[in-house]
Amino acid sequence: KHIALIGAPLEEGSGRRGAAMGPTALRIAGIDTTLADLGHTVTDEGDLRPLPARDLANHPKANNLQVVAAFTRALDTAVYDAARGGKFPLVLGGDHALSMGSVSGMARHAADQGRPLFVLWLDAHADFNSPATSPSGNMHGMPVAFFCGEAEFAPILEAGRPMVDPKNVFQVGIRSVDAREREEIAEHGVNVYDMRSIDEIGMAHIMHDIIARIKAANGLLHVSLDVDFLDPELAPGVGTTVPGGATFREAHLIMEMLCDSGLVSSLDVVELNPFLDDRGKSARILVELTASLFGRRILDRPTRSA
Ligand code: DIR
Ligand code: MN
Ligand code: MN
Ligand code: MN
Repeated sequence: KHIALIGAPLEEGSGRRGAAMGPTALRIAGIDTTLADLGHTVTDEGDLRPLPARDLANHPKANNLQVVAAFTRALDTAVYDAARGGKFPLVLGGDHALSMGSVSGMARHAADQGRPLFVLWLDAHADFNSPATSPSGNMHGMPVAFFCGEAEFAPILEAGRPMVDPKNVFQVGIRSVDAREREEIAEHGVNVYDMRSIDEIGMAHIMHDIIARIKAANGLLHVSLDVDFLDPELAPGVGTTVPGGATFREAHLIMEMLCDSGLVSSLDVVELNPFLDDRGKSARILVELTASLFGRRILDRPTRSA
């Protein structure tokens, strides 16, 4: 594959500083050389640093909307251009509000190809708040509502842009959902596999079902990996840890099964806060997980039929 690394040092979508150092930490942990060693071509496009979107009014219940909107627009274009040029966009975050831009860029690319876009959201949180429902006003809790077409966000991108059908969104690892957010995800038909369902049915079974559904629809798949998907003991370098997260093997199994599926067309690695990390531990595990997605495996095995 030809992989385009796109740094998005956005931290204004979260309630604290530090995620802007995420792209640098992922580079220092060796994301480029690790992928190159697996046989891929890697182009580092550097970090986006857009000017605030001053045509938009700031919003009392959507903190730093101008900065988030500016990153959304810049990433939308960067991700779309990379994908259209035959590259795999790998966005280095930055807080999770950046997925507003990466997913909308991929939604446009998928529409060009006449294929549906699916999103796999690996996170402790559902990130389906809107300015009307958010208890915090932090936009990193809102990107899924954005790319599923939340009307309040319409002025950020031009009218008529393809968005994502909430029924094509699969969330895995969820264990912290706000009261009104819970109603929203149910109303919109988002597919949620919370931690309890992982305990009960197992990660292999869940991923097998998700992959089968995307294959049956001939979809493209965008994967969005929030550090807090992982258990905080494994990955402490994030501002919003929630106990009881995915284990090391559960996370790698997802990436290995996705690699075998051949479905993934783009990836975000988000919410890494190096200021809170333990000597680069979380940055390194994210690089290792990315390596599993791009073909690192323990042993070769015959492909199992679906
Ligand atoms: C909470 C926390 N649901 C909020 N959200 C996130 O502020 O909307 N934390 N995404 O990582
Ligand atoms: Mn998130
Ligand atoms: Mn989260
Ligand atoms: Mn709604």
